[in-house]
Amino acid sequence: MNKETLNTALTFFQRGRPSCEQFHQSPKLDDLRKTDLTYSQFFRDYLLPNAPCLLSPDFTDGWKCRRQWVKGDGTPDFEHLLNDFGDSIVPVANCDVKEYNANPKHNIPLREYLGYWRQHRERSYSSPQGCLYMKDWHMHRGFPNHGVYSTPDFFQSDWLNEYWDTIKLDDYRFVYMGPKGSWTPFHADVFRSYSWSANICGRKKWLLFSPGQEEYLRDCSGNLVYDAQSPTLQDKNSYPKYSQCCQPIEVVQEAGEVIFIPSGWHHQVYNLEDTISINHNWLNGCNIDIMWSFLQGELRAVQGEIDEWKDHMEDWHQHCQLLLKSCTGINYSEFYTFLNIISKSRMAILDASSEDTANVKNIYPRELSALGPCHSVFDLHRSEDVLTSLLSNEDFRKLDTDLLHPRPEDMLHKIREVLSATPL
Ligand SMILES: O=C(O)CCC(=O)C(=O)O
Ligand SMILES: [Fe+2]
Repeated sequence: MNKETLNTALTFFQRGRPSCEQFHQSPKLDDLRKTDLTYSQFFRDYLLPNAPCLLSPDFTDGWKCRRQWVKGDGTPDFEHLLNDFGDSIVPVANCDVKEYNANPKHNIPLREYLGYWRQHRERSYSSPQGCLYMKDWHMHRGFPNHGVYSTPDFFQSDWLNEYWDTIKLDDYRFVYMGPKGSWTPFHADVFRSYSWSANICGRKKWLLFSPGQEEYLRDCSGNLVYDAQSPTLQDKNSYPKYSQCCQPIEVVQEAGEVIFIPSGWHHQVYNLEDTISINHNWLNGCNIDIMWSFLQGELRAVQGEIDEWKDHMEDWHQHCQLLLKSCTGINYSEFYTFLNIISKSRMAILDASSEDTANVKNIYPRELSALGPCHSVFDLHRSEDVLTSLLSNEDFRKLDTDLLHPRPEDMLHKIREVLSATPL
């Protein structure tokens, strides 16, 4: 990140986020497609305004999986996948069955899934088992040295995977594989993170709804629709607000292309052909405020659910945090730990780069040091903002923050000290 982009970004957040109205007129597909793009352009034109875009296959040309996993005719190379990953246990969803607002999943060896997929093709895309979609396979976690793809620079500022890698618990890097006709129902991503998704082979159709549009896709009880193209939406008694919904942005993503899905955009996805993709969920300084608002909304929902117990339970607030963790995967004190780990890393990068630039490269992975010291300054500013909001949040203050190390006030003080001592 250069100084000019840093200044643009800091001014952007000082002014506050503009509304999403600009997205209600669908942009032309060709306006979304990008061939030449620098990191600063991507940051300014897509990350800051939280706008979708589609990167050309040039950005994935060098990936080994685009040759190894795909046959000359553009279809998946089953033999190769079987050979390299046949024994891996993978999650498989049944697209024909609705369970709550998703599809039920079970785990099987990839070998078995590939056998199913081959047969499904031979039977003209119909099977007694239904349409099965292998999704959310943590291939990178199982094979960290695979080297079959590398995260494009645009998506390198990724606090989410950096945090989970640091605490060695999980990651949000996935492989998806499915036959023509497999699909993913209407949803927004975990923690309202971004996603990026690269087609290794095949094509996907994406329906993208800008933030807020989902309110028109709720039924009378407030539940989101399962299928955003379902005819039941026309029924005014069931979906009274549907007529106010704008047309979604429709994007057809070709083989090799990479789509960027902004934070909090609901979407629905169809595999138009047999398709393999790599999908990461990610978060950074540009959408951490969106994650924080999301967590506050989820906590309010949990509090509403068990409101009647408030005066009868001594540890009601702790209990709400427990429920928040089980609904969303994270609670407020973990969110603090997340901010703390990222801030500490950025302070260490700035510390090392003030002494010796070679030092940064030795301590940190290429990806982080390549983003440059301005990025660390930006990240610290964003962390400072969200930490300030967290510290003034009533529900956070009710928790026993003495158990947190370092104490949040001390962390905030340290960040401010480092920022005021950084000559940028
Ligand atoms: O490719 C799919 O089926 C779904 C992908 C998705 O929802 C995402 O990348 O956020
Ligand atoms: Fe998604």
